[in-house]
Formats: sequence, C-alpha cells, structure tokens
Amino acid sequence: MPRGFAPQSRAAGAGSGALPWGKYLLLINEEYVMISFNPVKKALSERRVTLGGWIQIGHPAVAEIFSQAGFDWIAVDCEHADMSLADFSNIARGMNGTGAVPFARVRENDTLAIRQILDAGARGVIVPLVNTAEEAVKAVVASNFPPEGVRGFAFCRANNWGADFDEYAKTANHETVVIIMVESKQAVENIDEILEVRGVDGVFIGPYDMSGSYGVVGQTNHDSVREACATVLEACKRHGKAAGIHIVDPAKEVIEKAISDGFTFIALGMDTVFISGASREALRAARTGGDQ
Ligand code: 3PY
Ligand code: MG
Repeated sequence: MPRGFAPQSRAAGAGSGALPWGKYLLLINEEYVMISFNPVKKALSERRVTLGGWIQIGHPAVAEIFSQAGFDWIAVDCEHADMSLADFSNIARGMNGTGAVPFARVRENDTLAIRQILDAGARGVIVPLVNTAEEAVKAVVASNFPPEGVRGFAFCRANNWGADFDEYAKTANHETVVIIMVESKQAVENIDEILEVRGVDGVFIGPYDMSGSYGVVGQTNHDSVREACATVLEACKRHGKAAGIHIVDPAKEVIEKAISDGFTFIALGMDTVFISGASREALRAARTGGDQ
C-alpha cells in the first residue's frame, strides 16, 4: 500500500506520529518558550503525503465534520465559492483543537486578500493562477512579514487577538505554507523559474483550468493535460518542492496512483461533491429498489 493511504490519514500523513498543529510551551534553560508548529509545512518539506479536505460550503459544521474525519489540512475555497472573510474565520473556528490545519485558496493573487486570510487564521495559502516567477514572488511577499515580505503587523485572530503577538510575529514566516497554483500552459512553460522562487513550498495543479488552457475544457485526462501535469510533477521533484493535486472525484485507484507518482499535497473531493454524490446514490438505490 502506498505510504499515506491509510484510513486515518493523520497516522501516516502530516502528523506521522508528530505533534498536531498549534502552540507548544517548551522548557528551555529553565524558561518556558512558546512555539508554533505546522505539521503540514514539515511534512511537505520532507516529501511526506498529506491529505486535505476542500470546502465550498460556508458553514463551520462542514469544517467540524471534515476535521473529525481526520484530514491533515482543510482548504476553504475563497476563489470559486460564495465565501466571505467572516465565513472563513467561522470555518477556521470549526477546526480549532482538531488537528486539521486551516488553509485557504485565496480569491486571487492579491496582497490584501492574502494578508487578510492569514490574519484570519489560515496557516497556509493556495494562490490561484500563478503564471510567472514574478507572480510567485508576489504571492510569497504577500505571505511574509518584513523583511522577507510586506505583511502588516497587527492584533488579529491569527495571534489570538494580540495575546500571542510576539510568538506569532517571530514564527509565522517559518510556519506558513505558500502553495502556488499552476493551471495554465504559460505556467507550465515557466515552471522552472516559478519553482526557483524562495518561499514557494509547493505547487497545486488545477486540472480544470489546465484543461481550459490547453483547449480541451473539462477533459482532465486528455493527453495534453496529463503531459502538462507530468512536467510539473517532475519539475517539483527536481526543485525539491511539494507537488499537489486536487482529485475532485477521489476514486481509490486514482489516489493511489497520485501518491505513487509522487504527489504529496493531495486534496480529496470536496464537500459539495460528497453531498451531491451520496444523495444521488441514495436516491438511485431507493428508486431502483422501488422499481423491482
Ligand atoms: C482547477 O481545476 O482549475 C482548480 O482550480 C481545482 O481546484
Ligand atoms: Mg483553477
């Protein structure tokens, strides 16, 4: 069985016997020091598989259900869903204390959008439609406090409304995950320069936009899209960056193949797809039963 593909993903994924995300008090030289720990960041740097949930429904109950299921990280989709900043905050509250690391796909590669979602408590950002190295730099700079970036310091949800200001200011740059989305022909052509950008932890392929960019909308299995994905995956391996993919319809063999191919940042399905699939299946079963 490929590593990471276990019923309890945290047992083999980001947690891997490590600590769940959060704050820890360490006793160093007889003094207590508070540190943050983001196990997804560590897992990605060590090329370990992490399994994520994907939320498009703006209610914290979804986060509670996904967190309890055992996802390593959960991304809230602020690009393609009806999702406000307040929705994100409430969803992140639903993950509190569960071990699932809150991520957000921001609505676009925009400095303020990234700043606000990190302030609201995202520990990782997924930045859509990054096509060039300059755009990747913009995403990294927006995600980091000075001197590496341009994030503003303030009391906010991420630092417990100021209670953990010092600790967060010191550790956020090391603990925040920056994933850029590669989902166009242009990005594939620029993949080496994009991956040379320091501060990019990994790449998340958007198969649907990729298919559109190659002129085969929706045909995510088309040869041109598969070749593009393979090019991105190989480049990630060369540059030592995590490769990610959204498996919207998460069949077991597709997940196993993604893991054995070397993807380590894997989103499995999404709330809307799970509800739609299960409800249709229940109705099909009932109606088929009724017809007999
Ligand atoms: C895409 O397929 O383009 C996506 O962004 C999926 O999340
Ligand atoms: Mg996309």
